[in-house]
Amino acid sequence: MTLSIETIDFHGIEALRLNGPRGSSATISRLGGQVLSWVTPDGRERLYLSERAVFDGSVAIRGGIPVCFPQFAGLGKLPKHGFLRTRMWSVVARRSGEDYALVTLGIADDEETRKLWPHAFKAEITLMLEVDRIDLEFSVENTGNAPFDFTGALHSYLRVVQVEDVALEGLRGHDYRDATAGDRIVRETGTELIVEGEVDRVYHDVRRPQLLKAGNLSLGIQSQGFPDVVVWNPWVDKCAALADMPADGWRHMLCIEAACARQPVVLPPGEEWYGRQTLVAV
Ligand code: TA6
Repeated sequence: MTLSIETIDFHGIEALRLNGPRGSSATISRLGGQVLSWVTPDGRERLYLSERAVFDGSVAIRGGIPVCFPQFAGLGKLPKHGFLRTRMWSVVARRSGEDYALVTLGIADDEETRKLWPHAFKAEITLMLEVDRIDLEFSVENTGNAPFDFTGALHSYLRVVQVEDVALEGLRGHDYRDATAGDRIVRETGTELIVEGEVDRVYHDVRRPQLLKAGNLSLGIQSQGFPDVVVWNPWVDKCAALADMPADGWRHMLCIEAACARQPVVLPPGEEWYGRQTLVAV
């Protein structure tokens, strides 16, 4: 039997719900082209979505998997994390078979984006749901006639029961830029990263997959095309300063992001770039 994809109202915004094998599901919003939910066959929600998230497009939706483009964080003059998070995307494709469901959303430059960033582009995000995994592919095409460069990320908010109890493997030996220590470059020496305070790091050139060991919510995390891995948890004080997070929100999330942050991607006219992140329930 072919799996179904339905258009739903999610907190007042239009979203697509992919119904996957064995009761799994995933939801992607047209606002921001943002994945907002992923439920595995055991009935567990795997993504963190703040109960105080704002869905009116005035700010980015806090949680799920925001798409940051054409600027990661504050690495330039554009609004933080670029401008795609608060824009409406259109539905480009929806397809399903017996064991997968897939949706592609797209967006292109317009008068407003060109005022901020004077380039012609087309971007697409494809979400594929299978029984135990989601695969998110982001593509950017330069539709103009001059090269441009960009940074960006798939800013995945992973749900955890207690962030202090999880351990992240796979980053040993990599250098990272530590935003909590004046952007100092530090070499990771631990086999496991344990979150014991604010963490805001860009790990450079990570070629191995990561494993988030988190009891019943453990995940394998793999990326392609994105050279960097960002790990972020705001901890108590920075979380309290975020109007769209509950006071204890920091405890239930860990962002593990596929990013191109250290070195901008240069895209010649007519060319296309791809990056992806795959999350696998283990
Ligand atoms: O990716 C990590 C980061 O850049 C952090 O520095 C933190 O500020 C976070 O993103 C969230 O940014 P936002 O604009 O969504 O509040």
